[in-house]
Amino acid sequence: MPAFVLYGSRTSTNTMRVRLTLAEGNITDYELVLLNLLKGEQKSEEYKMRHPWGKVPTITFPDGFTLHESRAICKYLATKYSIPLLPPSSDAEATARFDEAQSVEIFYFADPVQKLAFEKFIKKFMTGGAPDEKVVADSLQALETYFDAAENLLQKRSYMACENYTLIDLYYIPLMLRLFAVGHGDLITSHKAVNAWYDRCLSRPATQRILAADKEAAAAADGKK
Ligand SMILES: N[C@@H](CCC(=O)N[C@@H](CS)C(=O)NCC(=O)O)C(=O)O
Repeated sequence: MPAFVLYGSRTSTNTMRVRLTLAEGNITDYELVLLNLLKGEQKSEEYKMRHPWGKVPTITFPDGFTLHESRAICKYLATKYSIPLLPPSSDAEATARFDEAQSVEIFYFADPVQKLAFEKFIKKFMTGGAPDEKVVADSLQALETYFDAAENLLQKRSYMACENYTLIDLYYIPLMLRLFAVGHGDLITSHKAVNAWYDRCLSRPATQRILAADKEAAAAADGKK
């Protein structure tokens, strides 16, 4: 029996965050149960007992311990399996810097990227609707402001929270990839320090393993069509 089950989806950026964390720790003793989000499998009454909002990812352990919210899951797994992606809990300043960087990632980066990706990518699958150009323009404006600030920060620091790669850097990867997928990778490549940081994140062996696994899965899915 695997140590725990991860419920997720291959197209889910939030699930990818958890898979990247597990890859960093070389943790393979888990079962990945893939839900079909387009079919609404995440909204079944059975699944909503694990995640009241009917979203992925969720992890469940054989003793019944169940957790949702990708960042909470990543932090829990890093703590449980001693994956060295967190500041030492005894270092109050480093922990505060980590929390600060997490808040920046969620509110100034992930929020506008998710709105942009919804309008330009997800909406057509879910509703067939055209992008709301005002939401697109506002999100792009917010991201330009964000990347200018990130550029300043990364000219002084190697990674988002400190001099080492932490969970915060990892949290960015799935939505950075999504930005390229929706045609706005120039926001990254036009910022020299951001681009260099992103290359460092992408070149990590754990990131490369997850990207290769997803490429393989996508090719297999295409082959079945
Ligand atoms: N804040 C949550 C967001 C979870 C989330 O929005 N997951 C998406 C996939 S990336 C989902 O399940 N979408 C399907 C739905 O909302 O029905 C997290 O970080 O885990």
